[in-house]
Amino acid sequence: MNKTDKIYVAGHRGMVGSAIVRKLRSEGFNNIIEKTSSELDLRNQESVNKFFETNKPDYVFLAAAKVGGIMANNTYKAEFLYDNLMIETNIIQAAYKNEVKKLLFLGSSCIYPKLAPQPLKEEYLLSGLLESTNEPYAIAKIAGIKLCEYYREQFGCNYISLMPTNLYGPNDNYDLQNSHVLPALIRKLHTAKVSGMPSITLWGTGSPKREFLHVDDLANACLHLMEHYNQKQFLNIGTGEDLTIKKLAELIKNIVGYDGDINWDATKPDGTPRKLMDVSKAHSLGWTHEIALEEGIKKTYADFLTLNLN
Ligand code: GFB
Repeated sequence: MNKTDKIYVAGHRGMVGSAIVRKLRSEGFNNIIEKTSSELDLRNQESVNKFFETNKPDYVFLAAAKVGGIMANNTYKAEFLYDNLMIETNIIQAAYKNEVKKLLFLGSSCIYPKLAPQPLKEEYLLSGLLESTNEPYAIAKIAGIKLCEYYREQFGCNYISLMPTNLYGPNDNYDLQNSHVLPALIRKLHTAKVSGMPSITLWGTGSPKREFLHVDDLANACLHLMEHYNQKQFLNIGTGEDLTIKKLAELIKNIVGYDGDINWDATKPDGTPRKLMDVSKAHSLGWTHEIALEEGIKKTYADFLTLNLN
């Protein structure tokens, strides 16, 4: 990429898109196109086509998606499938028609079978049944990977895909029902502390394991691989380390400074038991994460405090 190239970051207001924009600007890329969802509905094919015809971006980071935690995925199943399929299909087709030089598509570690061997290697895609709580999102993201692969095969498009593990960082969603576990726990434990609650109840058994990556580390991966990776094979992006939800809750409890008890509500879903990424391919291409989990959560908690939620 040249510093003057036109770069479209789809989803620039979200946690991932905004991290990519921060990284691009810090590297001196200033010709960035940003459109809010009220200015451009990415689910509308005609609007997306017009936008590409008018703006003619050179590079596209496809970070726009309908996302959420286990409860949102499990509740809004039709929307998670429809919105995500429409967004990625419209953008990928418009990128092809308008001769975008390169596109980077972002998926998720939930694309893998629920009971795949750990750590998850890229080859395990489509080797078994998906976790039911996020099947619609996973199917949409698998379709996105396949679109990139098939547009490369049939039309010679240089489209690459990255599959990040669970992400956290600035501009995350702290909604108590719809957020991912890490921001939900920051908010719940903070509220419990400031309101002096003797105990707090979290969802599930606490025994599933999850891997967490700071979104700034993902943004570094996106830029590095946009510049240096041109293969059909999608890549896992993560830390290669996981912990139980119980351990995560203890860690956040210490950072927040809450001294009450934590109870678990096993009537709420646990989701997939484990989804640890094998990140050796990304490491071999010169990227590795830099922000350790404790440091990242401390930074994120400081950011959360500026939002004045409780
Ligand atoms: O981040 P999360 O919602 O989704 O984490 P997934 C869910 C795990 O945290 C489950 C437990 O084991 C929950 O039982 N948990 C405990 C909580 N308390 C809470 C809470 O207050 N809020 C939430 N959200 N969870 C998502 C997929 O799966 O991972 C998405 O649904 C996406 O599609 C994302 O792929 C990366 O890690 O289970």
